[in-house]
Amino acid sequence: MSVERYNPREAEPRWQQVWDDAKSFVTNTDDPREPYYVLEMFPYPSGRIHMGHVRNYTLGDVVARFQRARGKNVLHPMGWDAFGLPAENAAMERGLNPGTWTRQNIATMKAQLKTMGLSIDWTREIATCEPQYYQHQQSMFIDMLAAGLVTRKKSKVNWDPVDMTVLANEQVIDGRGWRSGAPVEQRELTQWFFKITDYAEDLLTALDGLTDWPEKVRTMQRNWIGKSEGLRLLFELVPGSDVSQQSIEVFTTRPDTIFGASFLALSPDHPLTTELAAGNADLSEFVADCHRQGTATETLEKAEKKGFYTGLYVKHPVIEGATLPVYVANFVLMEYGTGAIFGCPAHDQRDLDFARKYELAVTPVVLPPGADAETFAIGIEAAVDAGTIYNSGFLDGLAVEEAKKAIASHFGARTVDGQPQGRVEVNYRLRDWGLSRQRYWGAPIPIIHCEVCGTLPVPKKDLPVVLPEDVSFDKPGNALDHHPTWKHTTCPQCGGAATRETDTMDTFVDSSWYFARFTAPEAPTPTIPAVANRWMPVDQYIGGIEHAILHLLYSRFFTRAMKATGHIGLDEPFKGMFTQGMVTHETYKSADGQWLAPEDVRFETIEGERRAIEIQSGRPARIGPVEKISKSKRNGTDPDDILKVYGADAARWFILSDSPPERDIEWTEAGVEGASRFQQRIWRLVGETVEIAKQSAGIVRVSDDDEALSLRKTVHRAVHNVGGDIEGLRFNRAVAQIYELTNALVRSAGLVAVAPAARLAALEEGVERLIQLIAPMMPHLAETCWEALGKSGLVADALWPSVNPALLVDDEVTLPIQLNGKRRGEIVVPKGLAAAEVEKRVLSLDEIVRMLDGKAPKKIVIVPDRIVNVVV
Ligand code: ANZ
Ligand code: ZN
Repeated sequence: MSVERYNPREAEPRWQQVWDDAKSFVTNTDDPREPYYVLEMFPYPSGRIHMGHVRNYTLGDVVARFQRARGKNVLHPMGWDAFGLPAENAAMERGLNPGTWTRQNIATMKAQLKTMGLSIDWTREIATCEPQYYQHQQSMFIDMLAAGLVTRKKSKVNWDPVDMTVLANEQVIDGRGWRSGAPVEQRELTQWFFKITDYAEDLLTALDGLTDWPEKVRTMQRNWIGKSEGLRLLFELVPGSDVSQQSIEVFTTRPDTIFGASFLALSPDHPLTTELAAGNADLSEFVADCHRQGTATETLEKAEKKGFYTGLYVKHPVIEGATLPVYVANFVLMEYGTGAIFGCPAHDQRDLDFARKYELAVTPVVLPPGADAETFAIGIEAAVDAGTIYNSGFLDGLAVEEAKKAIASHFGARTVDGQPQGRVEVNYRLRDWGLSRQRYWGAPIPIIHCEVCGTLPVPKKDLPVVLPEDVSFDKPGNALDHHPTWKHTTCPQCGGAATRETDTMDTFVDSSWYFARFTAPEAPTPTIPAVANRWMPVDQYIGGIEHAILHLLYSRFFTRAMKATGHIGLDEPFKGMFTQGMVTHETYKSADGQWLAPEDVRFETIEGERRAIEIQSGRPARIGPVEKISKSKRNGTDPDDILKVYGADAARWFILSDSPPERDIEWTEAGVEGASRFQQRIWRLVGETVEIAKQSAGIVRVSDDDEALSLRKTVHRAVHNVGGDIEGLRFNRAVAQIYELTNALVRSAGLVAVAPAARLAALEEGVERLIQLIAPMMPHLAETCWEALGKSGLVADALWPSVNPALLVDDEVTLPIQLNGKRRGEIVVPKGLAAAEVEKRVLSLDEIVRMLDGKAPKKIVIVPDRIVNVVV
């Protein structure tokens, strides 16, 4: 056997070609083996892959290769989430055509992914920007419209008055357009919505069944759906109020705090506000101001609480003779509850901030456990936790939940305006999913507007509605709208002139069903239900926590909507969900405060301290904190460079080894170098094993001796544990086991050379198993070793080794050996071995013989199965 080093640069492309030629990873639905579907979130083709992709796809690939080895028929596809804003930005900034830009990026990134050696069925590749994909989305949109799952209603958008364009939420930064810097306005447009709220309760309760999801993700979904049980409550305006209504309806989840109410607040968009603003210029200015602030929840939470006093009063519903002032407040949303609230400052932080600002009463009515009713007072922090109701007449002494029930029945029995004053109501924070985007680079919404017949779906026979690619971006706004001919068409009903809908679909629609399309990517219908049902749900889905809410929730809704329209037979798309941590790296700054890339600095150790030096200038640089790899901080290494220098396997191994996959991992050069060295270690072990076998050719093999048996046990235990760890996605632990196994094998290789007749078989078995264990993680190295060991076929096709349960039984103990009370070594013996036999073995150990230096020990004390004490 040659002593050449393992050369990943030669081996990796070679094996990739072999797998390709053998169609190793092409999956057939008809395959009788048990199906297993593993999927990583598909990438956005931004230009080049980054370390986050490397991590994501490595994790998925280990699962895919492992499940294949377990005899499953594995589906492991890949595609591109190819519509979206960056393509339009590239068009505007660099004059590129969005389609061309996107497809070039796909080609680049696909080539990069291929160098990672992923076991992907590339015959199933899909890109959401191609009509072959989005025509089916259009077709399902039409089905869902027919099924009542799509509606059209008015809704607010962010409007940039300078660029004259609609902005996505992420393009509004601190209330201003990201390009123009102009204050953003809210505009009402008629838009399309998926009625996800119809499924709010189902989406919530079904979370309980998703036991293979991280608890954190389920909690995030629960909070997003935001179910609350509350009360709609009518407040009577004091007689003589000069407005068209006699009462104001609020929604509250804390009716138990009603005795502490000190004001009412309306949304700036409440009909009563609109009515009042018509005759009040100041109020109207206040409302306009609120509109400029935007409605993103985050903005609202951070924004200062502002109010405008309307001059109106309502009667306090439980305190005889008391009244409450009515404000318009910037933090009350029209879209939630009734668009009006009562404020109880003592027990709600927003209300408290508001009350302190406008000097309203703060009356505590819930006494925290252990507090004294006489002295308890509210400062700048509201008391939001449970307690006992007080200062509250007939509710005094009740617990919060009891008080809620009591007050609900109290108001239920009274009437205002001829209606019950209080009605129990369940509310969800979840809003319907607005899918219209006033954007060019997206799937056209298949709708035609006719002045005579109204709004009509495009007949299915006319699908796809193809997005034109001959567009220009010389005007602001939607390039699709500006296209000279595209939108002009004829009405499918009356044949008259009509126009196409120029809004396109939110790109979240594209990613809400791609997993189902992968099961039959060439079908003439969106899915082939029987095929989709065979593969789905995805057994293991893997992706970033940033998609824990919207993408997963939309996919769960869409799957239900597909079921309702006959495209699939299940509700939940993802059986197992795993969210990986981020890839981080140290940051560096030059002396003048510029970010430096890792390749711009070198390191020196001066007086034991690690220092960075800017290579170009030779000046000292500052080593900053470890942070998520980002372009802006320049703290990333291009995966391409790593793959070129160290190869895919080393990168994969390092990414799996360092920390649990759900945690952040710090990318270090030293780490990947270590992985590289480990590859060589395995390669040498394989070489040595082959060499010993060659030299022992012709010897008569005899049954295992103790050494061989002990090695076999180590091997079988490792196979058992590594399998369990991969199954449980504890890849770093699997790696640790493999390191240990390798150490044990390297150690025993020396011993085998001495007695090959009894030991060679165990070593060969061990090395072969080791190669199978590393195969899901370092597939190229594994194939090379497999070949060197003279095994037939590909290790990628080999079945996961079986374990002999008899060898898992732990019937050995490790006894520490003390010499005059100091620990000097240890010995592994069978459990319960007679003291005389232990003594004999200890005294024959090399290191003990050396330490005794010819003298006889005075005494040997053996505690069976525990310890050996030698006194000299
Ligand atoms: C009185 C009260 C007293 C409230 C108290 C809270 C604490 P969740 O639980 O998240 O559903 N609210 C109702 N409609 C609103 C709207 N359109 N915009 C902004 N806030 C609104 O929140 C329900 C609570 O949020 C309601 O209960 C209401 O304030 C407020 F000590 O009513 B509460
Ligand atoms: Zn018509």
